[in-house]
Amino acid sequence: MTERLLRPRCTPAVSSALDHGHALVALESSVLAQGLEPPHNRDAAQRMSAAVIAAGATPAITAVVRGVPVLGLEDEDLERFLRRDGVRKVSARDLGIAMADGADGATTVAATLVLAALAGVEVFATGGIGGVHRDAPFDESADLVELSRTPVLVVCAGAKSILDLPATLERLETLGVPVVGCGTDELPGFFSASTGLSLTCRLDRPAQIARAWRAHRALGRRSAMVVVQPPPAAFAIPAGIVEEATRAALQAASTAGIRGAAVTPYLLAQVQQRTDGRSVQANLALLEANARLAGEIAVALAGGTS
Ligand code: PSU
Ligand code: MN
Repeated sequence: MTERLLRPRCTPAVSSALDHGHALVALESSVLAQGLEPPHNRDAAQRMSAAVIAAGATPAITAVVRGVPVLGLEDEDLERFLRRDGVRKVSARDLGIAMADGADGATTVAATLVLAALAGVEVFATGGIGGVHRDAPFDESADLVELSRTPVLVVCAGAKSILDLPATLERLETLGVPVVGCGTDELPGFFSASTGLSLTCRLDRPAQIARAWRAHRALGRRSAMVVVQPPPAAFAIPAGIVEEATRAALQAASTAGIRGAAVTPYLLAQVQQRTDGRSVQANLALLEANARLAGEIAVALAGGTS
């Protein structure tokens, strides 16, 4: 049997960019429907989309809309996702089931990689990737394994401190996923700029990153490339404050017996509550900055100057 791959349904703007080889940036929807509370999720969607457009590229939010995988959300669908009206969290393994169920699904990094690759979108911006959980040897985000087998360039601020960051970095090395620092020599800690974990590579300009990505692809590598940049300095939170909130969040999750896909959204919400508004403002600022950098890289890849 020959394999016929699905092409996600595209909005007219995304279709036109694909047809003309214009710069495109995929955005995930789990950060909107599970990661950030209303009304901040609306700010995130607007600021990320505007930043991609300001860089000269077209944004494409990925999701499953009533069973249909999409690149680009129509306004009324976006509204439903922002209200979190019956929207489930969809990782890569859940995509087929969400389609068969006719469900609304918000895509994680893993699921976004799948949909972006199906359409040939090479650049994706998000806040933080999933990774290896702390003190939970069998809880490792499916983001890591999808990063190992999906050729998409992912711009993020590292992984959140709710995770075991040294272990996450080691797993990315094992899985053959290059991690490139942009404006930094170390892995950022999402809310904080510094983790003390050195990276092996730093490229500060979008054009350099685009060249490294083209070389990676020319070698036939099937893995992703992760580009990390620290949160904007004015919004970064000292690592000690984040660590304190994280420990309390992990304790709360353990007491409440949270398991499986619910773990990450639970921990994110707990940290958000325990750092008041501060972590939300940092989250929004870094999402916007990552979207802008991703847009610049996409423009450089599409042959523009950057
Ligand atoms: N990190 C964040 N915000 C998020 C997520 C991660 O700072 O919203 C989401 C992303 O969609 C990521 C997912 O892909 O959580 C990982 O979930 P899990 O650990 O269940 O794979
Ligand atoms: Mn998990």
